[in-house]
Amino acid sequence: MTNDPVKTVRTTCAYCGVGCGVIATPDGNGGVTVKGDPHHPANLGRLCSKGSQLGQTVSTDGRLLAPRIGDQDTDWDTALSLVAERFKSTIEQHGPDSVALYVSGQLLTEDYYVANKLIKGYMGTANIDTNSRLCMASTVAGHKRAFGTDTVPGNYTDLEQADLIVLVGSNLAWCHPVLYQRISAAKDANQNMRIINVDPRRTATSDLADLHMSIAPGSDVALFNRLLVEIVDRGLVDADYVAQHVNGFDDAVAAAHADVTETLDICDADLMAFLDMWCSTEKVVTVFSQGVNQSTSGADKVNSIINCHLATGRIGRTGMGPFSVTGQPNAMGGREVGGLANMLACHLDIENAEHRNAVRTFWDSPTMPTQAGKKAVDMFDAVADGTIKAIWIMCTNPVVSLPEADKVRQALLDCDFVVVSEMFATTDTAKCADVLLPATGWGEKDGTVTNSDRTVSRQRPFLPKPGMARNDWDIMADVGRRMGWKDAFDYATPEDVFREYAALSGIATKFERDFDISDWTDDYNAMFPRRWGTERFFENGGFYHADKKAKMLPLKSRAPKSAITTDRPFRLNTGRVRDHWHTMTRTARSPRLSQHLAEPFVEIHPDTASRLGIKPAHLVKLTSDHGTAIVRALVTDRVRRREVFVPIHWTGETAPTGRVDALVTGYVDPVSGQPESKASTVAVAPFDPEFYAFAVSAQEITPDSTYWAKARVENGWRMELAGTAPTDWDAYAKSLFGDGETVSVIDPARGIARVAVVSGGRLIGALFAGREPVAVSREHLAGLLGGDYADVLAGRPGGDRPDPGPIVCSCFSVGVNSILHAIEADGLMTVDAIGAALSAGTNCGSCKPELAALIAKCTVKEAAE
Ligand SMILES: Nc1nc2c(c(=O)[nH]1)N[C@H]1C(S)=C(S)[C@@H](COP(=O)(O)OP(=O)(O)OC[C@H]3O[C@@H](n4cnc5c(=O)[nH]c(N)nc54)[C@H](O)[C@@H]3O)O[C@H]1N2
Ligand SMILES: Nc1nc2c(c(=O)[nH]1)N[C@H]1C(S)=C(S)[C@@H](COP(=O)(O)OP(=O)(O)OC[C@H]3O[C@@H](n4cnc5c(=O)[nH]c(N)nc54)[C@H](O)[C@@H]3O)O[C@H]1N2
Ligand code: SF4
Ligand SMILES: [Mo]
Repeated sequence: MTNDPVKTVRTTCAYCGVGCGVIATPDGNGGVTVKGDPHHPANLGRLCSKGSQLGQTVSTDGRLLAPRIGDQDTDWDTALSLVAERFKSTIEQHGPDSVALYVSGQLLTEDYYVANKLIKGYMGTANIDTNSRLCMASTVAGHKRAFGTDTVPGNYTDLEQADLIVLVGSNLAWCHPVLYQRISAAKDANQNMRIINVDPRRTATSDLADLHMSIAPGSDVALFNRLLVEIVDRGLVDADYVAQHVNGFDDAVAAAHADVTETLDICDADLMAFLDMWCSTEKVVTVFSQGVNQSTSGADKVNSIINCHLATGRIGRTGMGPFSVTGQPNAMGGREVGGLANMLACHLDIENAEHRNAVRTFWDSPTMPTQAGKKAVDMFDAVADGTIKAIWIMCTNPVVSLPEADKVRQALLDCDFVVVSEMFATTDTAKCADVLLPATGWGEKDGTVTNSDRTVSRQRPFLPKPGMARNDWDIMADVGRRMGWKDAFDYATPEDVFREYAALSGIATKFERDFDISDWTDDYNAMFPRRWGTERFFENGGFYHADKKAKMLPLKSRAPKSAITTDRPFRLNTGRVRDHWHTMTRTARSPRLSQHLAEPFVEIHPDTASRLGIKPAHLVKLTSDHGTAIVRALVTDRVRRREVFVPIHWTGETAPTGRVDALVTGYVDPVSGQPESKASTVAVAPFDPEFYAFAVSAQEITPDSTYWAKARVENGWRMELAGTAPTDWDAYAKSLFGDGETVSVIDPARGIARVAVVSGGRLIGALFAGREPVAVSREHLAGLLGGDYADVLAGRPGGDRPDPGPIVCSCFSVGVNSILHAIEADGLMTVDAIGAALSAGTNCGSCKPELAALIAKCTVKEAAE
């Protein structure tokens, strides 16, 4: 079937808050080719690995195509009538606070607007929160405390104009790769530019930094308090700026003095280098992300950074300022439109009676809650204890991403009425739904998003809506009408919603709010990326507290809340990998993106590993008070001895024992309500299965072994397994892959089994098992599916074909062995030279930090020899 004639569309990337412009050309058969938009101010033509592979994630394979009640497909009328009726009757019987909406920074602004209007203005409760609570809430709180508004003062060009960039709790190289590339290019052009990375863990970002400060987890406030003292001691305070525009200076400095007795647990030389660079460089931008936000002192960390910028007047000027980089594509839009439980649209506050009345009048709404609603963690506690009886989850996967995730799953299973709007029926959260609603996804959706530097861009549709899928705003507006509010939710297009929102922002300016897009009356469909507000805020003060001044806050550092005990002696850090997005519902569909890191792992220090008897590539069991996880040991000195790091991406769908949030404690920041996702405490022990195995399979399979992790490859799936050994390996292989002829080599004495299953002349699966983790060439075996498999049981390519090793460059599938060979044998000593020889790093560039690290490693090795 061919659809409309091919039409190229300018849109915005589906993933991170950099907000790159994408030029998408559909092929008319459901596929699309993408390239970076050279005219978009965020990326100027660049795309990272995830952006480049968007085309591999848009197929309608596995999509939820019709509404479902229980296990039965149904029509929209039946499904939405049920949703409307159940929300209505729940509110009638138990009051408005017995219902809730849990939404997402991946919704478009138009979706967010309708969600807020529906629940705050019409259902009469502020029980709406978003996954941004897990993401940006501490920054929102920190900004509001300091500036009186949640506004990022600078823009991306500041990252290029700075002479010093301090990246705090940010793995920018992997999480905001295009910004990282912009910084890296600026550094090449400006020999004076320095980069400091503050992160307990060494990452791809640290590899290119001039200084990596491995601070103790949670000690950021102590570090920036120490910096504030240094700023004062060195006479670097901008006295005029502080006198005219800042309150709270003396108290903040006194508190910082009192705090510096705290030991920082970093070497003096590093600390002095940090202080020297910060103090001696005027143009400094401090970029921060989840190492700052996801903490029980998250808001304080944000303010400790802002304090230093306010004291020196280094804010709102070219190349200077605190810079929070947002995670999700519309994290910022969600903040503007009042997506959090304590906010209203256009930077208005729900707890301010005048703001409330203005919005209520504008909406002509029957009711408006006077208090903030429940924040994410509390919201799910209220689901667990039955206070919330009906919840509608949209565009987020809380059974994977919320702390104490097993409890969250149970709470949803026990809840009276759970609605989930999703692209896929198979997510861990979708499996808990009473009603599943098929939503459109990227490429089908239509609306606006705001990126980290306040640039609003259009996401435009270029693919047909699959099956019966509908846009999120449209589904919600329909429910609003069914609940009796026909006029209020009478929108026909996202533009209708946008126009109403823009008009509301004009009303908000009466309260001297900064967010005003009421004059954005140009053609919505043709809208170009456009930054709201001025290029920069606050160079000359003009803050949004009543007296127009900013506030410096007196801060005291606190350790993370989970206590280290003899039972829980390790701190569990968590975060992201380069090529996967969150719970992988989309990136796991791309074979290219699945080859970089194909299973969940724990980074553990070599000394710790050997002390605990954990061998590289063996399995490790992590235990907290809330749950357990089993993941692969990645033994590395990138982490400190008492800390371990586990990525967040794996789920019940891809590696059921790898859900790290099953371990994480739900402690939250007292100011922002953001959970401390990076500092729970755990026990760590070897996990000894009877067998380890690697398998490739043409069909998707779901084994019942204790441990498994699956990843897509070009012609099927690859899988790691471990558990109790079967008695008959041939039979086991057939039970996994399907019936066929088996070819096997089995050595029961050594516990080794290699079995290939062939059906109709095609290799349908192969299994390589042993008592130890099996050393076979995974990339080679994955390539045999559907191809020549004569020597499959050898497990590696013949002598004439070198084994490329684990993939580093996803765009061109270049493996680590090929790169090391180019460095060691061919003497290629620059990233560019490797690119010229192997193409690695020459498309999206996301692997460049890893290429540089491999070169550095070889250089160090050579020097030591
Ligand atoms: N590839 C990829 N990119 C993404 C995403 C993705 O899923 N995959 N998600 C997007 C989203 S929503 C977000 S929010 C961003 C997140 O982007 P980042 O915040 O950069 O990513 P994380 O890996 O969560 O955490 C960053 C670092 O914080 C460090 N850290 C932990 N504890 C502390 C501490 O106490 N102090 C300091 N200073 N550092 C600490 C961790 O070691 C980690 O390296 O990424 C966005 N981009
Ligand atoms: N331990 C730990 N936990 C964390 C973090 C951490 O660093 N450590 N990070 C936290 C952060 S910063 C974040 S942002 C969260 C992310 O966590 P989640 O929001 O739970 O992760 P996603 O996989 O992005 O979930 C989005 C879901 O929406 C679906 N979807 C995609 N597009 C659409 C759409 O247009 N409409 C609808 N209705 N559905 C759609 C996807 O299939 C997917 O299931 O995780 C948080 N959890
Ligand atoms: S940096 Fe990558 S993931 Fe983020 S918006 Fe740009 S292309 Fe998308
Ligand atoms: Mo996030």
